[in-house]
This record gives sequence, structure tokens and C-alpha cells, in this order.
Amino acid sequence: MDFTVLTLFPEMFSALLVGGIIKRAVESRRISIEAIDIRDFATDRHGIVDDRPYGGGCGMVMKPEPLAGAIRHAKKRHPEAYTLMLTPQGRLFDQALARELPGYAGLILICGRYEGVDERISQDLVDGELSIGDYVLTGGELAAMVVIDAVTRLIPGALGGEQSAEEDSFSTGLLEYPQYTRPRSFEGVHVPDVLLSGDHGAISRWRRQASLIRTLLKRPDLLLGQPLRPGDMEFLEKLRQHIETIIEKHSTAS
Ligand code: 4G3
Repeated sequence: MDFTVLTLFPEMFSALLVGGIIKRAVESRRISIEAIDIRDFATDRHGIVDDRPYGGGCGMVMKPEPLAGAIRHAKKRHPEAYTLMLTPQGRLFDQALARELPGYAGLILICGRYEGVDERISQDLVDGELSIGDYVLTGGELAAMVVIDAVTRLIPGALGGEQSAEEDSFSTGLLEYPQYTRPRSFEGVHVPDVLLSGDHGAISRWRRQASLIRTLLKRPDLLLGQPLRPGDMEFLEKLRQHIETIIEKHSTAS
């Protein structure tokens, strides 16, 4: 996957190469990351890339010509790439969308600054708009890095043999079960006995139930959207019985 980022701050993307999974994916050529300075495509000799909004108002808008030049340059180098702009108005980025993106040979990620980008850019030169969440950033750069990170870890081989993107939260549609490592007792809190039992069936059932309880308590919305596995309904039914017993006990007592 070739990531081409169009930005006024290309140096920010060196942060991805400091260490970890993304750096390794670049070194093994599973991905490439090229940050292109939009200012290099300014059409005047002062390198101006913003201007005042038509109709008035505070703040500045990114001029269309430098961005158009940068996008056409990137598309010429990567004709097969999908072009996305990071903006609060975009489709909300989630794990389902992250899973769609490794299907493209390349992604061109456009990072706006100032109060926004001239509307004609997204109309004519962009395949889609994407938002990493309902909040406003000073620029699209951090959002682009979030997308690069989430997509890269789904590329085959990027996580390495020992890790897998299959096991984690959202691939099951549920929150992750609790994880423990040594020591067996830490500050008076013990690791659940079942995890030391060597009974792989029991461990796998315990983890699934822990995921279900955790998701029910912290993100009940996720349980409504996911298909449940055989055994899940029986477990939830057992929880329902426990809760009903407790409620009945306390309501007849008062
Ligand atoms: C307005 C993305 C602001 C228009 C970008 C770009 C938040 C997100 C910006 C525009 C951003 C997000 C830059 N803020 N939630 N700021 O993904 O095209």
C-alpha cells in the first residue's frame, strides 16, 4: 500500500518512522509513506496557499490551485490510488472502513488546515471524505496518521507472526477480554485461576464471556450490531436470570 499525504507540514509524518509496527512495515516494503508539501504547488512566487473567505467571516480558506496541483501530481504518480480528504464532515472512520482500505494499491490523503478547504476541491478531485471522530483538529495531519496506522496493521504480515489483527477488539465485534501477564499476584490482585489451568476450552469460554460482560457494561451499542456465537445467548440468559433474581429479592424486601 502506497500512502501519499498532501500537507503543509510534511515533517509531521516522520513521527510514524520513529519506531514500532509502522516503521517496520515501511522497512519491509509492505507500505510506503510519502508526504508532499502542498506549498510546493503554490502558483505565486510567495508560496501563498490560503486566502480570505468569499462572503466574509473570520479565518482563512485553503486556495484551490495549490491543492489541485498537488492532487494531480500525486494521481499521476499513483493512478490507481483512492483519494480521501480528512475533514470533520467526512464518513466516520471505524474498523469496518479500515478493513476496506487495504484493498487499494494506494491512498492519497489530503490534509486541510485553516478553517477549511475551497469546496471545489472535494467536488472535483476527491473520491471521498473521512472523519476520525466528532471533534475539530487544527489540521488533518493527525487524522491521516490515525488512518495510516489503523490500515497498516491490517496489511498481511505487518503485525508479525506472533500478533494477529484477527484476535483483537472489533474483529469479534466485542471489546477485548482482560489480559494478564506475570506476576501471578500483583499488589494483592491475582490472575484468574482459569488462565493458569491449561484447559484451553475453559480459557476460551472464559474470555468470550468476559468480552460479553465488558461489552454489555461499557459499549452496549456494539452488542446490538454483532452476530452472536453459539453459547452467547445461553450465557446472556444466565446473566438475565441472576439480575432478575437480585431485582426480585430487593423489590419484595422493600
Ligand atoms: C475543516 C479532520 C478542518 C475542514 C480535520 C479540514 C478534524 C478532523 C480541517 C477541513 C480537521 C476529523 C482540519 N479536524 N475529525 N481539521 O477527522 O477540510
